[in-house]
Amino acid sequence: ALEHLPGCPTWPEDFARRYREAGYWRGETFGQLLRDRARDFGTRVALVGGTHRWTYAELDARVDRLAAGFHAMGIRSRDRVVVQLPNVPEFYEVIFALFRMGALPVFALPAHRASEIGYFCAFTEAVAYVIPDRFGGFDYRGLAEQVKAATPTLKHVLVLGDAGSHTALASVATEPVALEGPSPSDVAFFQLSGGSTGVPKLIPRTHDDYIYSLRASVDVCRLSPETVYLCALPAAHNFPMSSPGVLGTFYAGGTAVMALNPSPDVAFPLIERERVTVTALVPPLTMVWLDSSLAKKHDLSSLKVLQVGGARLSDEAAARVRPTLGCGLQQVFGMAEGLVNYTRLDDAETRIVTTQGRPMSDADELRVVDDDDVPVAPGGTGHLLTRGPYTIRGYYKAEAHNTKAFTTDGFYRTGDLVRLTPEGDLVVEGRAKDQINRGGDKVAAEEVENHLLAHPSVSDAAVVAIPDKFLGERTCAVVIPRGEAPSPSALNAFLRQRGLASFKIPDRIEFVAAFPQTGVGKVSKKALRDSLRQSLSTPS
Ligand code: J2J
Repeated sequence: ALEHLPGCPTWPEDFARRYREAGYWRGETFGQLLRDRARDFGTRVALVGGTHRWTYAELDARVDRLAAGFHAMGIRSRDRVVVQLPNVPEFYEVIFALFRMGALPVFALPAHRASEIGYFCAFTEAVAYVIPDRFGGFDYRGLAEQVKAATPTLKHVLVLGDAGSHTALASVATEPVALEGPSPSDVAFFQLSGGSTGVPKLIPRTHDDYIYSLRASVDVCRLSPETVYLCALPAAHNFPMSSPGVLGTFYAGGTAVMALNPSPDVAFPLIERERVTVTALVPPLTMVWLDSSLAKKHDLSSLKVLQVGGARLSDEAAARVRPTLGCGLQQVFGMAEGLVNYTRLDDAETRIVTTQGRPMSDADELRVVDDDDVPVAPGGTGHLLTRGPYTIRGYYKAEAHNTKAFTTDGFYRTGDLVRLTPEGDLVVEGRAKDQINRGGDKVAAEEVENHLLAHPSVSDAAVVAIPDKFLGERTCAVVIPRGEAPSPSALNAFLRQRGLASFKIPDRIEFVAAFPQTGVGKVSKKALRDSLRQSLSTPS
């Protein structure tokens, strides 16, 4: 067997053996999984979106043809391919074709721009980049032009739709050829970390570990071939991909429906038409759905479960879900690094409304500790650390950071502050990591600060969260100007021009002469942020 992909930490041999022996890892790969479902559920509809309606057999055949086309272009096993597609069925056709040949998708979000995409392509030495022609009023072909010019390894830009100067995705597929697939223990793709550092971290997930997370999710969420899952959140995100998401739906032999947009005017008619049984949202979208007058105009009676996660859902909003939408609520507290917690469908309503659930696997190990890694007293709030059969042991090519993000015995430091209830449920009480959770969109403070510091009129900058009724949190950049302060709009235009995703552009910018004193010695960013947060939460 080939060695593990360089730069991808993996489980120690004794853990890997235990996870196999206990049946968590069953030696499946994504390519084979789709093949098996095509055999067992061939004529059932796997994927719906736009004008497409593909059965499992059709999806499987399309994937074979596309994989052959990728191979003919020179794409090989372990090559990295940055995939940036909106919620279209082709998203899954592309990534299964890459899975089948052992090439590795890097999941970019449609909101990412030159700063993020350029980094992913350069850092992973990607050979190809897959984009739509246009989406959400943005033309991705120009972005691709720019990234291609800056990335020597990038040989192919594949466009869904009008290719312009690039290659049309539709022109790639050819007659199927026999391809040697990956091993179950191989890395299958890279997910993105919400991050708290200057550059986004890449998360290597293996076939074994991710497919186990699907099987456990399907079990907890009781998916079946009758399931119709609506993918309303961005398809590339870990939540709608795997908790249980579209991939879990495929695991169960159900039908996945892609919604180009999560707003009620797009999602509600799809729920009615396709008889959707389950979907997943972040808290702000949940509020939009709860408050939408369209709920009465559409038949949403097929919807059995609304999953909400990605950020803390208020108890008040949680309590409104069943009375307003007529479906059950499932809270989901997960992370692309691994661990996913769910409230269970038959939990008592108070438990569902007031907690973020419990781990999906018996093999998930949790520790709740203080700043010195000492376990807190039962019921106390502390840092959540976790280890298990689907939680990574390290980020891709990030040796120095990994020593900080993981304990020496392999626990991932989630950066979340949690409390365990006597029943064993987790309640998310806060966060210790330098990140702003903008309604589920994660913003790493340091990343935005670094971009601000590149402006000639910025002497220092700190990006902090400020409370927001709708998003939960939004971002505020506190800036010490060098000389005359630029206008906030000029600073934001500067960040846009540097190619920063728009959800990372500060919602508010404040200029100050100096940062608050935070005690002796080196300025503590954390104390600084706490102090800024306090002074900013009093409305000006
Ligand atoms: C509070 N904070 C939450 C929740 C995530 C399923 C669901 C979500 C994600 C996800 C995911 C939260 N309440 N219910 O990958 O498979 C915050 C925590 C966590 C971080 C992870 C999945 N659900 N969070 O959100 O990688 O801070 O994954 O550590 O984007 O989101 O973010 P991400």
